[in-house]
Amino acid sequence: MTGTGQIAVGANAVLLVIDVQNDFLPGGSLAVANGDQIVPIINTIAKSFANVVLTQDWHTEGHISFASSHAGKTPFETIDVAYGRQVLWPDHCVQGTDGAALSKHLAIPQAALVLRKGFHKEIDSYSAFTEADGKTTTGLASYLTARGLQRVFLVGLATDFCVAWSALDARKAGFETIVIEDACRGIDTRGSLATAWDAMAKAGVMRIQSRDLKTQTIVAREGR
Ligand code: VGL
Ligand code: ZN
Repeated sequence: MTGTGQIAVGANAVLLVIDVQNDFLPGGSLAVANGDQIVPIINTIAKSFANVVLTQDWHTEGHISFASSHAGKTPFETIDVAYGRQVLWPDHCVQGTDGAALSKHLAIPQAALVLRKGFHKEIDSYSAFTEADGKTTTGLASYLTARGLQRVFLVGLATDFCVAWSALDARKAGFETIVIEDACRGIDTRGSLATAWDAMAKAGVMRIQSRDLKTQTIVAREGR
């Protein structure tokens, strides 16, 4: 099946590549099923984007989101913390570890920013824009606005957590927001994937496939 190939990227677009890190890939501590399949798709898509931001989940040891930080708790259970409900995860993406490293198979040399998130021990951050307390900003919205970027395309891991939360926050911040579904994979714990797509649809997030994108060759340009 072929796509429309009609969705133009445009000069005011940014590609957000969410958390393509070893711990979320096969063999990692929080491996997302078939997560490795998206890497070549992302590399191809990225060729059409002059503006790319990579995100990196970057937790302290003993992070609040780790089941191991809470006596008697096991991964995928939920608990209530100061800012609301928190899913508990296996230890993952600990600062400086190999699991936290970006996949060495990503090939996006023009990526301008690697944005780390989730580095406050007592606050998780699925979103690349706002931490889980709903108020601590990562600065990403201001960065994009300062660079004149208004359309946010998202790819990466995991569809139902960091991709979805980032997409919802991008909408909240007023960006046109597009998730490229086949360039993402989900964790899908307790129905989370369907819930996430539902929330994204309600918020006006567009859902497309990589074949719907009009490919373009980006040209290097002088600063403005
Ligand atoms: C993620 C769970 C915990 C993600 C990060 O990247 O989607 N999921 N930390
Ligand atoms: Zn995490």
